[in-house]
Amino acid sequence: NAPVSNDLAITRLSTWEEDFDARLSALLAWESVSDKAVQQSVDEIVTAVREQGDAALLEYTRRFDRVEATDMGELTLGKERLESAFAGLPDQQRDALAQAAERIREYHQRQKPESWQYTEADGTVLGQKVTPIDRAGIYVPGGKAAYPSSVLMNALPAHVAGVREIVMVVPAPGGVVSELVLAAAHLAGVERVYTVGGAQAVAAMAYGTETLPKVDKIVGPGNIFVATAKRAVFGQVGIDMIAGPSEILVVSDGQTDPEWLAMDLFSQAEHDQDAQAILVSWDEAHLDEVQSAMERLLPTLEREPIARVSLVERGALIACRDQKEAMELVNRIAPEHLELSVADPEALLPEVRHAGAIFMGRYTAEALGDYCAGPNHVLPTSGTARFSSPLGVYDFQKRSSIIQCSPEGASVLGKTASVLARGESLTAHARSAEYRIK
Ligand code: HSO
Ligand code: ZN
Repeated sequence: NAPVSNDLAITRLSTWEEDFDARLSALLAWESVSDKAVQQSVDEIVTAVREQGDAALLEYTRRFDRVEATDMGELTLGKERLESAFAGLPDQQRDALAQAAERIREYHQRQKPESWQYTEADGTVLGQKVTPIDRAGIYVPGGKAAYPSSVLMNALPAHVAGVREIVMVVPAPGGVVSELVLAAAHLAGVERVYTVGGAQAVAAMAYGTETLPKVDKIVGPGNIFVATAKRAVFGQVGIDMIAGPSEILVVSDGQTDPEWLAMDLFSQAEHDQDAQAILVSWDEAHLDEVQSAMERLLPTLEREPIARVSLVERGALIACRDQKEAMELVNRIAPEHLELSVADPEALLPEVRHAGAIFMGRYTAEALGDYCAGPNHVLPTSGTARFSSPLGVYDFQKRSSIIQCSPEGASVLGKTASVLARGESLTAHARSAEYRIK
């Protein structure tokens, strides 16, 4: 009998090692989706749906999801169906989902930007008007990745933004769709759900079919076909980000229970083999303790095989010299999720420049934010927190500028515009401005 071993071959790094920079870079490297074969088949699908509408959508749904529908009506779920999904949930799930929705709504309400304007001395008014997009389309992956929490996180900001119509697509392989997903759609103000998925669903939302209305913006995660299709239709419609695998970076001062930290790291690793979980501490003995806790607890996870691959392939426990060095690492990594598992997180907050969401203190597990704290869990991944933000109300709105010239204002601006227009040899511009000079 071979001895049972719980060893976890997770990468251990120390910032003082000579090749630390190179090893960290290798660990963080992530190729964003691009694959020639996928690209080609997505192009074909998009063209077919664009040209043949419902017929192509039904055909691909038969082929990829094994659903034999001959009419899109069979794949359309209206408001009543969504409501009854909600009503039919076990009490506990219904309450938890409603509570999460309420908190997420409350948080996003505060994100609503205001329109503004100001009046100059001569009576000219300048301003900015904020308006929602008319129609949003939410993509929800099928099968195991169909997270009801993600339905709330994607649809509620649109609803709060004042989007007139929110539609959702979710593949239902073999005709099976999650009641929790439909219930979440009901809570988040989704008008209709179409049980279609893949590149064909993205194409349908981008171009519209006889049944499925063309939307103005498509948001939501998906596999490589969905991501590639979103890239392909960008410009025709707006899209959110193309998300990479989920990541967490935990900074610990050595005083948090190693089991808590192990489970926080697992909560990211269990999402996906490509997910990334990294712990940084200036207490090396603590890293050993966390590693032991991980070895002990990993076999108790339902998704152990997935988590193990993620931890071995992409995870790391990093020893650093001090707090300052830990914060330098934070900003270099620009993590999607950052847990500051320390006694005084407020003292570190000013040092955080790049992170999608910051979880402050030992009690703030990422899992609480994933479901119900209130802020959005759709966050910039793979270091893109350097230049982008969580999904929010602002992603479903746009701004129009407002200019209203008084006669006096037109006269003053006319002179400036005329000079600049003649400098560009655009005489119609110049004369249009000059007409209005007193
Ligand atoms: N951690 C994921 C969100 C999620 N977790 C959904 C559980 N369900 C990406 O932020
Ligand atoms: Zn999660």
